[in-house]
Amino acid sequence: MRRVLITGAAGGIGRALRETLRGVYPMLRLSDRVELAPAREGEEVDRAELSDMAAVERMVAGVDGIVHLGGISGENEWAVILEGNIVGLYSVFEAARHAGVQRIVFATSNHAVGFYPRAITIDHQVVPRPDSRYGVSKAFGEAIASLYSDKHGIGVLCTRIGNFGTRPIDKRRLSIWISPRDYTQLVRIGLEHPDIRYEIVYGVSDNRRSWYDNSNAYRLGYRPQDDSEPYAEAVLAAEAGQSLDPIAETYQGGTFCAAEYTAKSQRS
Ligand code: 15L
Repeated sequence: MRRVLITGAAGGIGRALRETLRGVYPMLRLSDRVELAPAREGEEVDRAELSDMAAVERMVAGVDGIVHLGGISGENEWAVILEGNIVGLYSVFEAARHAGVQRIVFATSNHAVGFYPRAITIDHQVVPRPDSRYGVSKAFGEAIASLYSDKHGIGVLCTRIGNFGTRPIDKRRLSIWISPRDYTQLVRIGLEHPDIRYEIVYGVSDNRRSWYDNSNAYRLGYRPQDDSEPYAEAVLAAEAGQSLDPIAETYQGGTFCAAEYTAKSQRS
């Protein structure tokens, strides 16, 4: 990997990777729809709307690998999701194919499988069970990644990210948290592992309360350094006495499941 592109580089994960991947590859190309801090040595800064194919083609030209973080990072109205995570996602994969890019790390989400109950452990082979329009767009992204892997030979690591941050912020996040250094490790596996063709892994740290069997990530060499448990006491104390939504509490996706929920009974 000589030149690695990070899309969505102005977001929280993008800003962190800009630091942790600095100097790891000779050139980082940082792209976003909003203005980024000026390029330093070993960096190129680019501004592109993902729905603008010509801009996306310029964005991917000459890169060896892509970390695709760009698009909409939470629930939104359909038109917004459609532009950022369906049309935009397609543009990135299509431009990558034309440009001969061999490797993509895709930031998918726990919300692609958010309607799995908390009571069960899921692995990388479960079928999608999205909890929102956003979750559907991430499942779509995983499907596009599969198509471009099978049909065009692009190696893709789909990282179903839980919640990225320096610490877990609530009870649900104790089960799905990922630290910046652990996510950096996964991204590097996605870019550098010689044998990745199409893989799904969970982007989570080594959390004692995890809802995931992340053995596929471990098989690829992932050795997370962090665990949410040391934060648990403080997180749970801060939430004590709060009223709980039964739907949010039942499912892994939490409030993404409860929002707009109208079903009269729960699907088994
Ligand atoms: C996500 O996929 C979002 O991008 C992030 O903003 C959080 O909502 C996270 O999931 C989460 O589930 O905590």
